[in-house]
Amino acid sequence: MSIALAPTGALSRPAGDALAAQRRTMLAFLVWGFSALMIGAAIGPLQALNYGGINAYPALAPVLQTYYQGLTIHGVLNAYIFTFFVTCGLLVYLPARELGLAPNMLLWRSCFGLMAAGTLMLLYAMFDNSSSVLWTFYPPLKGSPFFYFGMTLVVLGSLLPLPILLDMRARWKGRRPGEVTPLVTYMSTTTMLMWGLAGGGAAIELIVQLDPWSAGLVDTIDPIVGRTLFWWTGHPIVYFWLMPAYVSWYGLLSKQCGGKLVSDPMARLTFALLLVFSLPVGSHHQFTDPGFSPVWRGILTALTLSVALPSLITAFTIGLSLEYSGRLAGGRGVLGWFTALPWRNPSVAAQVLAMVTFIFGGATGIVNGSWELNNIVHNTTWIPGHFHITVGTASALTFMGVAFWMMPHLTGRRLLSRRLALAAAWLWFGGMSVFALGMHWAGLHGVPRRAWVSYLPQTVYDRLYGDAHFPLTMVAVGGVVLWLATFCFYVVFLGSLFTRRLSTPVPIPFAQAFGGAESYALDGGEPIGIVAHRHLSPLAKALEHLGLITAFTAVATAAAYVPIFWPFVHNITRAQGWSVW
Ligand code: HEM
Ligand SMILES: [Cu+2]
Repeated sequence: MSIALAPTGALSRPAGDALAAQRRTMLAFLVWGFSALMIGAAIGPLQALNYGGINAYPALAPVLQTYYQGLTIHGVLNAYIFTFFVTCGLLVYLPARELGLAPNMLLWRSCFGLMAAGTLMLLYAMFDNSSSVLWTFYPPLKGSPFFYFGMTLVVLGSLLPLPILLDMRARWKGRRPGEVTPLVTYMSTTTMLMWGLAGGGAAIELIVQLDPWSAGLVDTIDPIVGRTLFWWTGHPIVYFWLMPAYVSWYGLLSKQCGGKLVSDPMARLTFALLLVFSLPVGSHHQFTDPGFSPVWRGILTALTLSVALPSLITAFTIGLSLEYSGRLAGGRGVLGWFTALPWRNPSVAAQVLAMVTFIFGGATGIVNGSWELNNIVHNTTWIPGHFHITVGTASALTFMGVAFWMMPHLTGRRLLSRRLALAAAWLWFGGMSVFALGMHWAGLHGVPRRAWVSYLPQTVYDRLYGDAHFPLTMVAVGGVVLWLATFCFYVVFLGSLFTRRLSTPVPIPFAQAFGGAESYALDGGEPIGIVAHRHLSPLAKALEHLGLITAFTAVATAAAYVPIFWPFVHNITRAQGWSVW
């Protein structure tokens, strides 16, 4: 529980123009991120049509010369650029507003600058058709130096929110010794600590292996070392996609629904567990790679399933918080609370639909994480089916929902159209449900992922994939619906930059937690005081030792990876680069 204190002079709120600068920077992150998604999401449905047997690519030359060029652009822009920009904006802006402190603007703008420069280099490398290496950029596929150096800048830039958060948290704690970090800051810091450890793999792969190789300083590369370094980052990256969505679900959504978060300590526990569990298990993406002992594969399966624990805590905590809101709003009976939620609010609708979709993502993830079952779905369309309901919906649709309140908050202008925003959310949910069901189902028929199947002569396509005809048609139909959703979303998003000014500012919907009269620092117009967070929960106090938890995670990660890398570095493979497009 925490107690609201009167404003203190020492921590008074940043001056008006400082706040305006923060808002502008946040807006830049949001617009850059969503612009990347706009290009990525425009290409996605072409891939869905490909699986439905429709080859649109000949008509797209010379913009897109192959399916794989489009797929690389889609994966890179959506999975890295979109998510990183939104996250590196949100996880600095929200804590700064919650604490009532100014972030280090130089670092925050450098984060933007590095990632923006990286994006431009990546775009150049991908659109000139030199680097169709897909979003995993596995060596020995070899793209242009612009691709790898651009990616390096993006990764390094994405790490900068960590020192910004540590600095703000330290300043806050200096003024409020012994108190527990306010929740949104706690969740954001934990996310960035996780990413700080996770980013190491990709950073080493890029700086030690790929950059010098692509620049011609070395001739050969070791693919398995590269893949293993990639997945050191590549598994926890899914939490870097997901945890910011959780920040909104735990930290804001209950307020938007008119209720409260039922447990603040459970939110903290979830984030601490995600930090610990996500790092050591990256090699479960390598169940079919050579060089891993069966014992390791078994251990990885068991460790991977441990991540079900924070997911279940989240499902119950958020579920109960929503139920509380729904009952306050008059919902009765078993499911009446659910229909009583403020569904007319597009931000709420988008986020609740994102959560509903995520339930299925959790279930299919258990299949992927199990060594035996993984053999059935490996490299089939099941896998992209899975990650479009996780990052492609749980995260992406939540970020869209956040944009629906945040655009008016940042610009002081009204949302262009509530109805169109609602249409975007429902069409995304509906389109993705049909699309993803089709992808999972076709995967069970053995339809391979990353395959330009529509390029095949009709008779060959029919012979190979005829028995998956129905699910593949669902994929194509879902893709077209998603195009519509994307269109509606961008009309609202971009249109809202030019609408009428609002007379009253839109505050950040920081949620209150059960058990206290507290809120966190409120934005916009409200009397601002730094809010003390005198937590009575022993769990919350124990989880305040983030340094210790991070150190433990680092040791566990090292313990998991030393035995994996040991045989690899003693049996170096020297592969020449390939360009197969
Ligand atoms: C407009 C909605 C979207 C559609 C119709 C769509 C469609 C697809 C399809 C069919 C594939 C599989 C291609 C293949 O394996 O050959 C794919 C791959 C992928 N998609 Fe999407 N997608 C959409 C949105 C998103 C979003 C929002 C994200 C992430 C935020 C995303 C991230 C990815 C990634 C990372 C891949 C893997 C690329 C690879 O295998 O290299 N997609 N998408
Ligand atoms: Cu994973």
